[in-house]
Amino acid sequence: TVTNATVVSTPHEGNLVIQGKHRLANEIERIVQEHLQYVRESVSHGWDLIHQEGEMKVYRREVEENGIVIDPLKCFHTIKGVTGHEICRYFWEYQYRMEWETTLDSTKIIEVLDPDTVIFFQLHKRVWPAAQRDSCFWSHIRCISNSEEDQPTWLVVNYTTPHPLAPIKSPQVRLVANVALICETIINEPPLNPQDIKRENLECKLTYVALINPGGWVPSVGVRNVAKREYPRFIKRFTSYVVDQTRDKPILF
Ligand code: H13
Repeated sequence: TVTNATVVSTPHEGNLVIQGKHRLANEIERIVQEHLQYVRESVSHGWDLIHQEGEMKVYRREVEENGIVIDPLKCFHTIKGVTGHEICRYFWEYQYRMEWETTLDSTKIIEVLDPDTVIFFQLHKRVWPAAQRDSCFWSHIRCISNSEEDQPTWLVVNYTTPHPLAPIKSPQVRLVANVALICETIINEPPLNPQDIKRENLECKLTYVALINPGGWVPSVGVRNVAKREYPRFIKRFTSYVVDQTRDKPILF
């Protein structure tokens, strides 16, 4: 049911539905802006390069809060043949998730807030040390145009939120997350006619940022080892999945 929409009659367009703001609109705006700010900050002192493979670089900063590891993670990658929109679309869309995720038992959408924002409830595999984890988060996809000539920036943010349809049931532990995937598209040797752009002209510059609190004490060596192994694995598997899926499809700008 739509509760925050108003129908108005206009002399020229006839009836028109005006979509109001939903309850999480302000929070989403704030978190999106924070990520856009944070993404331009380069890694400097305190950030350790934990994995490098081809164009992929994964950094983390060791941080503990009350003895719980909450290391921020930042990954940079460049992927040939795809656009930022394609990368973000495949990351956000529910229908592809179980094809590239290897750390989930299940995923479901429990609420649709608007066409670009849904709330997910997920059960995580026990790659996480100790008890099984679940998560409940809003997931928002957005396109930001910088200028008329430049390709827009695409981003997806996943951010923990409570939900009446997803109560915390002990002994299950809830992950607390603030994750962003931010992508820019580069067009190399642009043909005169934009219609002639081929996949070989495309490159996507990806930044993935994850701030995850395991939601309870776990041995720090264990979490850090899992993170060091699983994040690069996810980036590799997910990006090759998108390359494979889009290879013979029209380019989604
Ligand atoms: O970002 C990834 N997957 C998203 C889509 O399923 C969900 C993710 C999220 C995670 C946790 C809570 C809420 C949302 O954004 C890919 C995640 C890869 C994770 C690799 C495992 C790393 C383990 C690190 C342990 C830190 C406590």
